[in-house]
Amino acid sequence: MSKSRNAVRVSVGVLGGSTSDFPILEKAVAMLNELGIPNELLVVSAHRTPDRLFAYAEQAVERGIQVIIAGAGGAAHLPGMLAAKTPLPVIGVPIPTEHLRGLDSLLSIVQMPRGIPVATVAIGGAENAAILAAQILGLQSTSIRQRVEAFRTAQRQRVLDSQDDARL
Ligand code: RP5
Repeated sequence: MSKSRNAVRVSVGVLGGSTSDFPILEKAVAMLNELGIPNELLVVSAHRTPDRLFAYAEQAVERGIQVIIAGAGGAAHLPGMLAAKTPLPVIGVPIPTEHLRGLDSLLSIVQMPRGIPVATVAIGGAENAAILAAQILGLQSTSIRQRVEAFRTAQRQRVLDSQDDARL
């Protein structure tokens, strides 16, 4: 969280409870990069580094962060605790786990109490978390909205091109 005078202002924070979550969360980073959205990927653990979690959440608004993507596995309290500490929208990514395949992560993240929501994507759904973050940013940024639309157009065309059916 160090500041550099010429650093690009980060719009989306991508946080994982452990570096073991990074193979999934790097898919969100790749999608954010594709959509031209400045981001950062950090380890912030609800259980191992709770003070870092609080500091990140408390500083996020003044740092210019607009959306937080948080992935965690098992007792996945990171997204919910971030949502408790910041007014920014938090998108939760349930990380697949060895024994329960991420069902534990999903239920830990999605079952938030009324009043403190976390927008939860599918187990391992990091790309969708990034696209959702871009759609939120696109409400205030024409260029981001246009890049999301271009992504969807290209995606639609790939599907149509993979089907050579003249009836449709
Ligand atoms: C969670 O515990 C992390 O989000 C990770 O998914 C899981 C296991 O962490 P490691 O033991 O691999 O560091 O807090």
